[in-house]
Amino acid sequence: IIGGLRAAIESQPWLASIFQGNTFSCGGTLISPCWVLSAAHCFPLGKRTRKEEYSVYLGKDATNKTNLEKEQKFEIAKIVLHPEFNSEDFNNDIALLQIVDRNGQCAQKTESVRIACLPPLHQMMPYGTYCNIAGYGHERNDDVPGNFRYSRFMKETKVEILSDTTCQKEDYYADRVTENQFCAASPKWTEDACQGDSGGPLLCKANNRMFLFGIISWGEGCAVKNKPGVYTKVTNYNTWIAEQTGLQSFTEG
Ligand code: 4AZ
Repeated sequence: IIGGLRAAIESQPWLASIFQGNTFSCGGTLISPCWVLSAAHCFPLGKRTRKEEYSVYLGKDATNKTNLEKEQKFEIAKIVLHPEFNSEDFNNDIALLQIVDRNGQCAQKTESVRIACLPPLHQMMPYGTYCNIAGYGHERNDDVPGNFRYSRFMKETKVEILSDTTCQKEDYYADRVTENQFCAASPKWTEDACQGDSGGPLLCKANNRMFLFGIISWGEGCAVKNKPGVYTKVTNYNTWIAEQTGLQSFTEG
């Protein structure tokens, strides 16, 4: 996260961190005790997606610190990538992870671990709304490849939802943003998601609750003028999520 502030995990208790082996790779969001929502591009198909390679943590303040009092560790029982994920334009950049701990249990609700709500089908926040993003990704955009400075600490900030008209301007992303994506940025281009934040949440407050509207997906650089963050539009996938997880009710609102 560029800009924003470090925060304790209790302020984003739905935030998951995904490790491939011992290496932090992506964010995710807990949407039910047994399911984490993330980005499909976090699980490249090339060398076959081997669920055994990954661990999922909840309740973590920092990716390089262990706090056994707060955190819960899981293996992945099942990875469901969206069947129409397109690795060229990142259309349908959404994946579901079924999590299970070594005792066969799912997540337990605590001060540091909690579920985010899914918004009703096809309901989108109006543009101009400020929403929160969170993650353990880069804090600076001058990181050079091979020398990435991950924050390691959980950070959060606010970004504003942009209209499709704005995001489709020639000097923004023109026709590169699909109907399953939306853009968000800060007015002065100082706050943004960045590498390592992908898969993590964009949540907006409605009726005094935090709802998961976006999955951090891509962007040209980070906190670059006219290059907003691009997010997977979660409300286009309620039916798919319900089918894959057997969760119901959020299709009815
Ligand atoms: C990434 O590489 C990434 N500025 C995620 C989000 C953004 C850029 C890059 C948005 O995972």
